[in-house]
Amino acid sequence: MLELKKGVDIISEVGGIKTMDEANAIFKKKMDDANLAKIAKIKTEEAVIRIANAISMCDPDDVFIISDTKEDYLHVKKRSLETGEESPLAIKDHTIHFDLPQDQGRLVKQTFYIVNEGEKTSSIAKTELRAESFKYIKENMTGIMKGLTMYVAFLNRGPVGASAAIPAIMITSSTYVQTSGELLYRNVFSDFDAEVKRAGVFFTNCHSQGPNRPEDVPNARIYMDRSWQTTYSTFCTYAGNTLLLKKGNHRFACDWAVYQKTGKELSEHMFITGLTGPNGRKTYFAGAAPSGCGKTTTAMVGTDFIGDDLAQMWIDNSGLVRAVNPERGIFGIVEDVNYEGDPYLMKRLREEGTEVIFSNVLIDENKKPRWVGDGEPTPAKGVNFQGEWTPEMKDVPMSHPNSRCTLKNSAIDNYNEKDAEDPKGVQVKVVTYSGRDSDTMPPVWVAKSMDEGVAIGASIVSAATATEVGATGVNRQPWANAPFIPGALGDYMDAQFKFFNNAELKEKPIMAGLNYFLTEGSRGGEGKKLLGEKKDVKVWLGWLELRANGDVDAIETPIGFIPLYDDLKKLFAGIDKPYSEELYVKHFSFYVDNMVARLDLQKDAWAKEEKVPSRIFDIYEDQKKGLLALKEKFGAVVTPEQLAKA
Ligand code: SPV
Ligand code: MN
Repeated sequence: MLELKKGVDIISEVGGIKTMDEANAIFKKKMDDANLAKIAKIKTEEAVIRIANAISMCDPDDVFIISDTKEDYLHVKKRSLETGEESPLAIKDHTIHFDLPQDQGRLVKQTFYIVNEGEKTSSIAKTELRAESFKYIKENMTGIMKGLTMYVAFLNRGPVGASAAIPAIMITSSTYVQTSGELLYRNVFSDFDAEVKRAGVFFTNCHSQGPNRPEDVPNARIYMDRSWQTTYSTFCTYAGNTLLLKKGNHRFACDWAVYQKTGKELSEHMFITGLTGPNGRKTYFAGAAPSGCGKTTTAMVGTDFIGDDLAQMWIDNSGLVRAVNPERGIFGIVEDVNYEGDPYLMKRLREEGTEVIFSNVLIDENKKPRWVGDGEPTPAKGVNFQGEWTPEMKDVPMSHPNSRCTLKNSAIDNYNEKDAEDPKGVQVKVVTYSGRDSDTMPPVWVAKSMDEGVAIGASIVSAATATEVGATGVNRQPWANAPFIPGALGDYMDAQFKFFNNAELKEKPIMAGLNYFLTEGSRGGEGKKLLGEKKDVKVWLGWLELRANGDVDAIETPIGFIPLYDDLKKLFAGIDKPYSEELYVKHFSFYVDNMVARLDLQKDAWAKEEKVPSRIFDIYEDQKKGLLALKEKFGAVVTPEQLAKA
């Protein structure tokens, strides 16, 4: 169990403000009349006092409250352009923001949960005892905003009124963080009090970039105080480290789902997208993938895009799994985004019509943003995250692999705004899990039971990507959510089993694994070339759409159901691509030794964790037995035809 409001509340202790009178006194010192009038509209005293404490601690020159008027937003945007946090590009409403070269991804080694003595946390999380964090925050955040303006926004993680939506306050001296926040989250200045009442909780985020110099980045910290649902972030600007409504509050939402709403809610690192099937029916998917593994691309392949990064899910009164996107925008990786693979997104990055904030791409002489894999000839020169760049600089990529674009989903042509904004959420009929797995799992398979579905999520592995500074090798990535699970992973697994086996659940989703990253080399050929292309995603999702609605048969195997060749061939024809039986055999043959090794790796890793439900070990054992029996009969490589016979 996680005990909330336990231990010293650092922001209150450092800020020292306890009453509304004290809060109003500091507001008067730091705000003009217009801003005083705005803050007076917020009636949740606990929130108001937290803001006063942030002011008292950070000591900005002045404070700007971002209400939900266009005028307020434009003021912040204008300041962002004046201070240079953003610079204009050739296309109207497109801007570039650069993070320091040392701050191009999540600073995992400088990210900590603030914990109380004896508190259980995830085995892969970095933690710091409250007293230590208190000391750092007091020393480094006191007066951190001297000479700067503090901006305060009231945002929601989900549509107003949605069962699993949670409101949050974002306090920062960075205009870029606020302009990004406005694109990514719903501004609920006018609904904030009602949302706090409905949700019974709100999150607080306090960030300052300070002087924003390279020499300060080693001293940067990203803190999540689980007990007080408050984040602190210093000396960095990369949105993954600073815009903590995203991954900082996602971590608190995970805690909330696991400990406060056990078995009733989930808070996942998942896209949400719909696919139109036969006769116009719509089937919604929620799919997990580690950072930098094609989650945005998969989301946009749908006919009804809802979200590309996070999902808040719950079981509604009629027993259906529902999901909302806590966000309303994309903070997406741009590398390899081009007209061929991502036409909807590319259109918004190359044409006028919506506000876009690019980060850490190259800006050429014509103020055009350019990135690796954009499908255009390399420019002769430009400026990127390191400074001046020319193609001769072989060790510096044209754009950082984690360079991003931030924009509202409503600009994307296949966004289903009506469903996305509906507080009832969309019904999830397919849950998928994927990773970056070059040699073991097939492109798609469906769990035979809810328990085995939970096991698929628990068993994701992925090669490191550029979203985490300093990450290397192939790592376990349980539910693709592991970096954001604060508590014991065993508790999280238990909550997954409880959710998907909840007796209230009347219509169970199907649960599936996806893998786009099998290579030629792992399937009897040579090299690291992938066995597929981005557009194949449509086929794998299309097959799952049919399977979820009972329209296709499948081959039953020890790890789950895999597709029949003829069904895939038809789906490939739908994307104008021939699909040979030879490729099918490469995709879906079981390399039993790899699979067994994977099961053993998972079993051994989970055995080292505390409080892991024993069910997971039974599932691994059963699957291993089944696979070894196949090997005995057919050898180490078992073809789909042999799987069908077995
Ligand atoms: C991810 O890395 O999973 C992201 C971007 O979605 S970040 O905000 O860095 O988490
Ligand atoms: Mn993410």
